[in-house]
Amino acid sequence: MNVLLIFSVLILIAIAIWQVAKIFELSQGKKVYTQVADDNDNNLNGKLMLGFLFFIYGITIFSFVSYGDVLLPKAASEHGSDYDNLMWISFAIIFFVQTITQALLHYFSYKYRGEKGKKALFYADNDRLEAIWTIIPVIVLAGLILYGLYTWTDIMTVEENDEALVVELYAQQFNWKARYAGEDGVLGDANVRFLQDFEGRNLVGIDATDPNGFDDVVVQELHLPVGREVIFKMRSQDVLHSAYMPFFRAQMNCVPGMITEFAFTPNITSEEMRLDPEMVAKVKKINKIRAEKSKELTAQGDTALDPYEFDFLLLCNKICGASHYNMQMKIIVETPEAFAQWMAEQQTFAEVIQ
Ligand SMILES: [Cu+2]
Repeated sequence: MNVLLIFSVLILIAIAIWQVAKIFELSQGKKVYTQVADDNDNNLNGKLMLGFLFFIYGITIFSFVSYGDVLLPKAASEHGSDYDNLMWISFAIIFFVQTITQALLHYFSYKYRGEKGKKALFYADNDRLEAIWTIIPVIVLAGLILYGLYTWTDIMTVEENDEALVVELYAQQFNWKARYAGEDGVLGDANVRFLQDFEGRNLVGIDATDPNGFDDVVVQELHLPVGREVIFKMRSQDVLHSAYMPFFRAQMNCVPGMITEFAFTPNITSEEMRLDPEMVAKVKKINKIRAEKSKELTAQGDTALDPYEFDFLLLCNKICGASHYNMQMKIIVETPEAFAQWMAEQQTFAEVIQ
């Protein structure tokens, strides 16, 4: 409703300005107005073209300086550097071409602006020029596409193997659960129909008649051992969700009725990431904002915010409903020993349903 009101007001203001301009025009009786641009118009527009060029360069530099630190953080998985290289090379090519073409476009618009008595040269075509600006982009784009395809295949191919840790990610409005395959390394069958069994203790609908499921472990905080491949099998209970783990350069849709897969190898533990200088600076910045907010809150008699500590997160990246923004699960990457110790403390499905 507010948007509609603001929109109506803007339209009314625009009409008012237009009417005032018309009255002003009529009051200047002597001057002759034509629809044809004269030298003054051309000069003004030519300079505006140049001005716009500096404006877009300026805003690009401003964006890099101000928002550069909210680009993707340091990668924490083995394929992360391949992904980042692809992105930075694409960025660099686009940036280079964009900078040059915009300069040519705007500078020539200025240089060859209209002038009384000056006539444009009729120039039909130039085969050599056309060949150059067709062949160079073809080579560059083909190279980029091939490079992208190879990187994509490398990252997306999931090869089943005995060494990998198999983890199921279970999405529902609005939370995540994770299931480990247990000692047998096989996830038990599961189906949304079994969710109501065992008075709500069957959190991801494991089929109690499938023996593979007895040693499965369901948790609400994801632990991963560093340096070991993890194969994720993703399911959704209700609507489309998307499992997004930005630090691991991983994202995959979770689709009701099917299992989607993604695999990666985490290569930095949560502890190590907390000590990374870039992360230390980021956490410091966040805590400064939180401290200021806390001051406001305590002044109003509310409780202060706890200081933030870094953790990897699994987020939902599909707008899946009202609490989508808060659909997240903590991911802890730790040494294999710490992981084994944590796993030993978890209850298996058989223990949960006893
Ligand atoms: Cu979601």
